[in-house]
Amino acid sequence: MTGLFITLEGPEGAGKTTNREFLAEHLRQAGHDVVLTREPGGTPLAERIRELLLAPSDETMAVDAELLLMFAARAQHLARVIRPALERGAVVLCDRFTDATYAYQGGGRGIGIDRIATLEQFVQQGLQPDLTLVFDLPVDIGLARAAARGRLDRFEQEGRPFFEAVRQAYLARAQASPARYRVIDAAQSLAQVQHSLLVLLPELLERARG
Ligand code: T5A
Repeated sequence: MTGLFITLEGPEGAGKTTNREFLAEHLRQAGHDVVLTREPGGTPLAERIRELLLAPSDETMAVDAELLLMFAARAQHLARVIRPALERGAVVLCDRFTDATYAYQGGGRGIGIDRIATLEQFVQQGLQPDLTLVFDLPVDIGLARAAARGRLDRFEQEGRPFFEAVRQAYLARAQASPARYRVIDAAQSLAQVQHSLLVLLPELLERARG
């Protein structure tokens, strides 16, 4: 693999999608082939799995079904988009990846880390992001931003304790492996967040040059 795999993580409304575009623009200006993608989703089939995962339903989804659907979508995404892009040397900017599984299904739903790690190894065969940007912000701010967009999806309908657990799981992972993670204070204004990203940009460009 010769490309660079960067993931953007964090709770609802943290600004991942907004800032993914911002980073992509700067990386493209520097001459890089940039692939923007997201999870769950990123291919037509994986986007159909996303619809199953996000749509509120009268039938409660079993937590194991949720976990397996996340990894089913990921297997498809890796095979059709992420691995081919990395093999041709592109920079992949992915809105959420397996850290979200550890945060939501692990922290939020309470599934054991060892079970997630087993699926991670099975599906990813050792492939990990080169760098993960964690957009961190207090739960109330993120939920207010998400709510301002209108109808809530199945995850956004969870209560505050769920999102507190998600946030803490992200922070714990970042703290445990500081070489891979950069935590960004996403409660700041968008201009301030983007200033923080510009400070990181030389490191990203250096890594992208390989
Ligand atoms: N999931 C996903 C799992 O449970 N397990 C997994 O393994 C994976 C991969 C996906 C859901 O699936 C779950 C997690 C999620 O619940 P999603 O729609 O992809 O859902 O994720 P969301 O986090 O819900 O996406 P959002 O669009 O809500 O959040 P973003 O992308 O972080 O935020 P963004 O950029 O869209 O911004 C939201 C709003 O805030 C404003 C923006 O303009 C926008 O209106 N904003 C700011 N406002 C003020 N100041 C700032 N600094 C701002 N930054 C952005």
